[in-house]
Amino acid sequence: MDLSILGIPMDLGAGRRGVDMGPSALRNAHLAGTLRGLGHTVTDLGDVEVPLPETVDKHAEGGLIFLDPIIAACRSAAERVAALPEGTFPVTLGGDHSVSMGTVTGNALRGAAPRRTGLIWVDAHTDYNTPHSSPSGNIHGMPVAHLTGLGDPRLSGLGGGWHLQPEDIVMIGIRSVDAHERELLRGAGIKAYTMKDVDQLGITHITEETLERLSGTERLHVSFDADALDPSVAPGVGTPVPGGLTYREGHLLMELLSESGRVTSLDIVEVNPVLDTRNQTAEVMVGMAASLLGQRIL
Ligand code: Z70
Ligand code: MN
Ligand code: MN
Ligand code: MN
Repeated sequence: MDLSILGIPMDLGAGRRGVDMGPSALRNAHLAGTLRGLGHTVTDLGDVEVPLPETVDKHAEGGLIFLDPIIAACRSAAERVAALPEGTFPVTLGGDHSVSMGTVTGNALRGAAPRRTGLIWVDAHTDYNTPHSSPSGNIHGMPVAHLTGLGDPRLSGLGGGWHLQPEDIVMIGIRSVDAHERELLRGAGIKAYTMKDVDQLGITHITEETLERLSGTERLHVSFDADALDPSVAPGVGTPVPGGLTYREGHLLMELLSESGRVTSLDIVEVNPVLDTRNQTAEVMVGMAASLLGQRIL
């Protein structure tokens, strides 16, 4: 496959500093070389330009911290991704999870016409807050709501009227949801597998159900927040939540999605080298990408 790597070194949407160094950490953990080793042609497109927090206005317009520069960075990411040829598989590197408003939009709009796109959101969090429901004002807790058209029109309008259908979204690994976010999510039509579901049903069953549910979509985007994994596996994240996916569950999920042959794009987000131990989290996430992109044990 032709793979294109694009970094979005942004921490403006997160409550803690450091995820802007995620793309560097992932490159340092031999992302491109690992994927080339699997037989892919890999082009690194470099990074989208993102301003430093020190150089921009923090004032939270309508409860949205760093709204303007986040819109600009997401728009750049969406344009860069949308301009890639249809046969290319984009691997986009965050950055905080607000980058996915740009990457998912760009992937859905790539090529001649928008394609029905499924979203597999692997995360401890549902990231379904709106500016009204958010307890923090941090935009990385809001990308899924905005991708479906809720929230602030400046963020939900990145796709120029295009939105994800809630029934085309599946979340896996969920164990931290805010009170008002939970109310919004109820009845939204999004399928969310909590860690309780992972324990009870197992990753194999969940992946089968997920692929069945998303069988009507033409493209499939995997957005992998490193905090979906247990903090013992992925300590370098801004918001560690106990009781996450094990190393084996993470790999099994990626291997089964790989075998389906249906995934067309990937985000790796929320890797925070400042909070990490010797780049462990970036290395683990490169391994996850390798399993999604065809690495086999035998
Ligand atoms: C909380 C909020 C969040 C990631 C933390 C946290 C959201 N629900 N997302 N870390 N990746 O502030 O909205
Ligand atoms: Mn997230
Ligand atoms: Mn998260
Ligand atoms: Mn709409």
